[in-house]
Amino acid sequence: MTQDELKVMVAKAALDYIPAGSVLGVGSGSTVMKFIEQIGINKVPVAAAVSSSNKTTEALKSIGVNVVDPNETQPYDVYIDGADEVDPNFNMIKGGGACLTREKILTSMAKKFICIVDKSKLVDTLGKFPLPVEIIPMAREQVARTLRALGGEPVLRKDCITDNGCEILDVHGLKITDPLALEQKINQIPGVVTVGLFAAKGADIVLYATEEGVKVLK
Ligand code: ABF
Repeated sequence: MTQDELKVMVAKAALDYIPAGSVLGVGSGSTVMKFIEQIGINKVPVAAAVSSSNKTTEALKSIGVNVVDPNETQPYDVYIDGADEVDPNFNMIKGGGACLTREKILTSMAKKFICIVDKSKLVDTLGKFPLPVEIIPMAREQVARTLRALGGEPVLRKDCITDNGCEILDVHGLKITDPLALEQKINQIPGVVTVGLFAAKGADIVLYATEEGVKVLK
């Protein structure tokens, strides 16, 4: 089975978690794109959605879903999104798709985060995937120095300006044994908009696709 087929499988399974009659939070990335496709193909009713990226907004609108401004939405029930890595405690690295800030905002508004991945994203310890950090451009060098002092090797992501007009440093070489502490530490560096560690609020349910079917971790 290809990775793409696994993504479709988990995307289909996530349809069961769409709440009837209330706002749905929708993340970004290729797995989420397949989830949106499945909503369209199966004509699953979605009352309204909040979206984590311009690309997601476009995709949702193209299948007729009403996308609303988070400022006009109350905290809602379910946010569905992918991840770059997920550890056994449901901490995640996210932001490979450069949408981490909006993803974190929507996560903070959701009662439940349903993470949809293929099995390749499950790891024992976070950090093999370079940790994305969204930054204000004028702080780039100072943030990079601070990240080096924390033991990482930050690399500016080429040709990448986020939907918020910011840049991304991808931090290589970290072995993240205490995700919550590192999330808090990096969040406090002046010039950091968001770190792509989701530990203070990780996933509540992980759906992961394997050749034997979709498994659910709670
Ligand atoms: C988003 O999409 C991101 O936080 C993460 O970077 C990425 C995962 O993408 P994919 O589903 O393409 O692997 O959820």
